[in-house]
Amino acid sequence: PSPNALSCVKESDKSLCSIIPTDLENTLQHPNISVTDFDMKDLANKFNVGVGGAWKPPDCISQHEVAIVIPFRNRTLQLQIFLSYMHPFLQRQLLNYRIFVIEQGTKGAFNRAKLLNIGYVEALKTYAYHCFIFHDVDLIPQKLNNMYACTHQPRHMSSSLDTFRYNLPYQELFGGAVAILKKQFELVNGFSNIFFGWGGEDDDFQNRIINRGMSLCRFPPDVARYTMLTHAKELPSENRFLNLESGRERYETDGVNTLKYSILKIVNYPLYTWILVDI
Ligand code: BGN
Repeated sequence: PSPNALSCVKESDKSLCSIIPTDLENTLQHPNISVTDFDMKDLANKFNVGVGGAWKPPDCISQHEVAIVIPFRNRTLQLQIFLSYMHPFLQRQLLNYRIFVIEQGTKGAFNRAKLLNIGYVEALKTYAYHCFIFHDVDLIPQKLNNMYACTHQPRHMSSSLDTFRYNLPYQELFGGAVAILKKQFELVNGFSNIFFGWGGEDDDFQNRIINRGMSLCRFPPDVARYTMLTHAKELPSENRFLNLESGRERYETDGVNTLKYSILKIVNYPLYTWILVDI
């Protein structure tokens, strides 16, 4: 056969990638926080990322098809640091992934949970992802063996965070970065849409998961280690206690089944899919 024919691997001839690659070093990884020369096209070329921030292993079939959903507004520098760091990180794990950035295009209080619901719906329009990772843009995973894939139970990923001095503030915490299967997200009707401003939406999501008979899981602190990029502290919302207390009444009537929004813009940038929404 010609050399050309040899280098041509048909999709059907590829074997499955390992669930957890064995070559992931155990050393602590650090983001480059001085991304003054951030150039999306350059980075996309360098890391072989496909338009919209999608990638899959070239030589094997990934066992993880993951949509990474980032709620966003006004954090451009953090997004640049995040993207520069995450693409090579995710590729080491041999994932079939795509990064979706859902930006609140409207003024007023930020609604993280609603943006995540939107990301879920919009990601599914592009591919039948079975696993979703809902991820704040300021969180950087520092261990390569912290797999960006779904476990049998919904997983709280960012459980060992430097700003919390690597301690879990409370057992029920389900904020920051989480991984959940599509069928589990459906079962809990996604996130509540009514949490405007900082706080509580992640606790409500946790309640929904427990209410449906699931439990949280976490990797050991040594694996689930994150560093948080610095930013001004958000002002907690006043409604968060009330919304959280009355949450149970709304599990069926407020969530991904009642989600209303309009798309202002969708752009497949070289390193991510950008979805600007009016919530
Ligand atoms: C909690 C917030 C969470 C947040 C964590 C960690 C609330 C609800 C009222 C009790 N919960 O206090 O949303 O992720 O802190 O910062 O504010």
